[in-house]
Amino acid sequence: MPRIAAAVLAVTFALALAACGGGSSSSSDQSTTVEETSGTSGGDASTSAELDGEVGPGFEIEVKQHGEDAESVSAGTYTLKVEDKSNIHNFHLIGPGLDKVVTEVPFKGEKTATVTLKKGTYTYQCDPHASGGMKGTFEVT
Ligand SMILES: [Cu+2]
Repeated sequence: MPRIAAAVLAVTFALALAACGGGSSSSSDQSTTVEETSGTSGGDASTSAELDGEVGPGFEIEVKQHGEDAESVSAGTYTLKVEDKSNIHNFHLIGPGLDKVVTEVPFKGEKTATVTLKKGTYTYQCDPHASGGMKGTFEVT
């Protein structure tokens, strides 16, 4: 993380220098680039972070962050929104300090849970079909 912060500082500094030399016309470029940089670094993830879980309607289960498959997420507290599209599946998240059934088997619909993720590997699964491969993992760093 210190490396990323240093890179952000370096980029910001370089842009500030460029803006000084290039006149006022480049000011819009500067703000766009800074926004992209902060988005890529992911921020502190301690507030208003969100994960999306989805299970069903077929034998599939997944967890997404920012619309993409979650493979590596930062430790912190998340609002986990689970969309359970079938009454034969559930959504269960297991990992360091956590063992949370967000939706039960007969339930179908959307449920939200607040989860605190610590460093390690987390497994999300549908309990009745986990042995058949209806599960996945992501890393918390
Ligand atoms: Cu299932």
